[in-house]
Amino acid sequence: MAITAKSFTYLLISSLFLVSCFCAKEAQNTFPIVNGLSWSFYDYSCPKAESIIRKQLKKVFKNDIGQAAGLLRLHFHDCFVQGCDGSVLLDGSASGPSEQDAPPNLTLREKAFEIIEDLRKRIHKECGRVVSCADIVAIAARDSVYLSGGPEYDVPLGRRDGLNFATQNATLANLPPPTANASTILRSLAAKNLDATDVVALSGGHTIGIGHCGSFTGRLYPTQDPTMEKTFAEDLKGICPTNSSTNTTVLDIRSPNKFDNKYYVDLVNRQGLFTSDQDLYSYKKTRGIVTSFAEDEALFFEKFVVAMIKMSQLSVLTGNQGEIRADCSVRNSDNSYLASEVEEDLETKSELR
Ligand code: HEM
Ligand SMILES: *[C@@H]1O[C@H](CO)[C@@H](O)[C@H](O)[C@H]1NC(C)=O
Ligand SMILES: *[C@@H]1O[C@H](CO)[C@@H](O)[C@H](O)[C@H]1NC(C)=O
Ligand SMILES: *[C@@H]1O[C@H](CO)[C@@H](O)[C@H](O)[C@H]1NC(C)=O
Ligand SMILES: *[C@@H]1O[C@H](CO)[C@@H](O)[C@H](O)[C@H]1NC(C)=O
Ligand SMILES: CC(=O)N[C@H]1CO[C@H](CO)[C@@H](O)[C@@H]1O
Repeated sequence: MAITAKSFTYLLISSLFLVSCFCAKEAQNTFPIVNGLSWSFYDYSCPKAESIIRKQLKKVFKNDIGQAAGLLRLHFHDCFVQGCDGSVLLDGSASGPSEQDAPPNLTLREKAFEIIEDLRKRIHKECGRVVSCADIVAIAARDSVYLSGGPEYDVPLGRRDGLNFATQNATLANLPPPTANASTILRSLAAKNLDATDVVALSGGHTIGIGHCGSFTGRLYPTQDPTMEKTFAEDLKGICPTNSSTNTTVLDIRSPNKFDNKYYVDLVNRQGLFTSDQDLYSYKKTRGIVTSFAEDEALFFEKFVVAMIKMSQLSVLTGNQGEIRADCSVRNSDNSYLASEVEEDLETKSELR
């Protein structure tokens, strides 16, 4: 039977469709990745690592979706201060102040640290000590986005855990404050090779989660920020009656727990919570990007994935640099239980054989 024009068209369309689906996956996997990271890093050494994380986080979020925001922010802080090396997880109390004791970090959710350590235990039980805490943080952030309704994407893996504490000063120097204007934010992130589109897309992380009054009362008292919409300002004054209130409120009033483009709709309506958010709309160089994301969620998702993959590779340790921590909050050299833990790992491994 001859191929009719109609069936030919059908074939053509369906093969184009196949090709384009294939390309989408391929395109993702041809994103530039740094030497030493790979899309298939644990395929042989711990093939279940990602499914263990996904399964466990589904349970955690069913109970408390707010933890998704905590985990996403944890990855951002880890990567911005000294690279995505798990240094944000190190508990400073034993050996002097660390990243955890610096002001921006005081509001990281306690529970996020516990969730990461719990995931590490589950993964190391399955595979031995082969998956780094830094990779677990990166995968957990991805799953937090996806399980909150956002895009799914592959995370390049193979990060090693750092040996150095990030100092309080490094934390302050690398995490811009919420009071910063757009030009300061752009300059600060340009130092990490993130361009204006990356900055606006990454700020979309504020589509989920909460902030404390202290992060925005400077926009209410003593004088109200004129770029803030009036009824929104009144509502915020109810939540934070004075400049020293300790209440919290949501970052995205339209859909506080859903990863979507409503954060940009908030900004267009002058209902962004922080100066660092709202000024992305006030500022000429970023306003058009905000508007385009407010109008086109698919575009936001696409740019967010690009920026997240970039951020997730900032100053990573690979190969034989750093280590794979046996406890995410402690360097192995400070870990008095390590000897017995390693034995346990070996036992788990031989059981699996
Ligand atoms: C661009 C500069 C950024 C600034 C100035 C900033 C600032 C802040 C501040 C002040 C808070 C609230 C802290 C509090 O008051 O409790 C916060 C929360 C949050 N940030 Fe950012 N952030 C920035 C970028 C990012 C990025 C790149 C992401 C991730 C892609 C992100 C994700 C989050 C999330 C999810 C929360 C909510 C955390 C929770 O509910 O526990 N932020 N951010
Ligand atoms: C950290 O910053 C403080 C004040 O800005 C300064 O006094 C101190 O010397 C700095 N510490 C280091 C280790 O750079
Ligand atoms: C942004 O903030 C910086 C630092 O506070 C200030 O020097 C600069 O003038 C501000 N830029 C704009 C456009 O407001
Ligand atoms: C906290 O916010 C709620 C409204 O969300 C408000 O009723 C309450 O008075 C606030 N508490 C304090 C201590 O400001
Ligand atoms: C809060 O307001 C009081 C009086 O209005 C002022 O003295 C104080 O410095 C303010 N505190 C902050 C953190 O802005
Ligand atoms: C000084 C201080 O309160 N540090 C805290 C920083 O955050 C971590 C995790 O929430 C806490 O364990 C620290 O005590």
